[in-house]
Amino acid sequence: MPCCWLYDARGSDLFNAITRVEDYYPTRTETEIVSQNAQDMANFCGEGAVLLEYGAGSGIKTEILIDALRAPRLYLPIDIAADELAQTTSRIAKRFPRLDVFPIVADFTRDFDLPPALPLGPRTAFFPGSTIGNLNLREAIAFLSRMHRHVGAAIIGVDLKKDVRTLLSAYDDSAGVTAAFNLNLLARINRELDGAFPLDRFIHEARWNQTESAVEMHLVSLDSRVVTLAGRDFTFFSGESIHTESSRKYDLVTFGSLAETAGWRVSQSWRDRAGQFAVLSLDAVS
Ligand code: AVI
Repeated sequence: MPCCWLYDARGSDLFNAITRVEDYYPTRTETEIVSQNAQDMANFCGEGAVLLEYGAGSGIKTEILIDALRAPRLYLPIDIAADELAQTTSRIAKRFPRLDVFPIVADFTRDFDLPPALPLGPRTAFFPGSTIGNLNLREAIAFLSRMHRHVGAAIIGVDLKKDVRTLLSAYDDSAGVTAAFNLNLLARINRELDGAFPLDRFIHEARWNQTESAVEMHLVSLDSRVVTLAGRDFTFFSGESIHTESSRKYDLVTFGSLAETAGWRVSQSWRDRAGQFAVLSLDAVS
C-alpha cells in the first residue's frame, strides 16, 4: 500500500511519538547532526537564502537550520498535511519574525508549481527525516529531478545501512508505538472504507529485505479469513501480509549515484560518530 495512507491525524500523532522512542534512532541522530553542523549547512545555503522544505512535518530540525542562516529571505514549507503545516508555519513565523514564510499545501511526490515571483537569492531545498527512503527507485529519481527543477542546491537526510538488529528494533520498538502506528491503518480502513478488519487478528511485523536494502512494515493475518471493505471481499491466508511501508537504507556510494542520475552531485556529508545517519549537501550539476 502507499505508505502515505499511514498518516491520518492519529497516524501523524503516532509517528511523532515514534520519533521520541529510544529504539527509533533516526530522528534524534539527524537532529544531533544538524545541531552540530548548522553553521556549515548555513554557509552552504549562503546569505539571503530562500529555503524550501519538502514534507515539512513538525519542522524541529528546520528551526535549528534557519536559526543558523544569515539573513534568510523566505521559507517555503511544503506538506500535504494542511493542519500540521499551519501549526509549523505559525510557530516558525513567531520565532523568526523577520523571515517571510509562505506555506504550500501540496504532495511533494507529485508535480506542483512554485509561486511565480520568488525573491532573488540562493534557493536551497531541505529534505530531512530520511523520507527519501520511503520512495522506491523510480519515485526517488522523479523526486530528485523535480527538486532539481525547483532549486540549485539541497540538504538531504539519508538513513544508512547498518546491522539488521538495530534496524529491526527501530521499526518494531519495544514500547509498541510502531506496531500501533502500523495497525492504525486497519482502523482507518474500517472507519473510512466501512471495512471489517478484526484489529486483534493482525499483527505488526518489521522485516529486512536484503535485495531492496529496506526495512519493510507488514500487517500479518493470524488466520485465514475474508475481509470485506468498500463492498469488496479480500481473502487472506493465515500468515499472509499487507506490505504497508518500505524504508530504504543507503550507503553513500549508492546514494551518490542515485543523486547523479537526477542531475546532482554530493558536495559534503555530515555524519554522527557511529555512522548511523548522514546529512548530505547536493549541488545541481546539469
Ligand atoms: C517518515 N519515514 C522517514 C519514517 C521511516 O523511518 O521510514 C516512517 C516510519 N515508519 C516506521 N517508523 C517510522
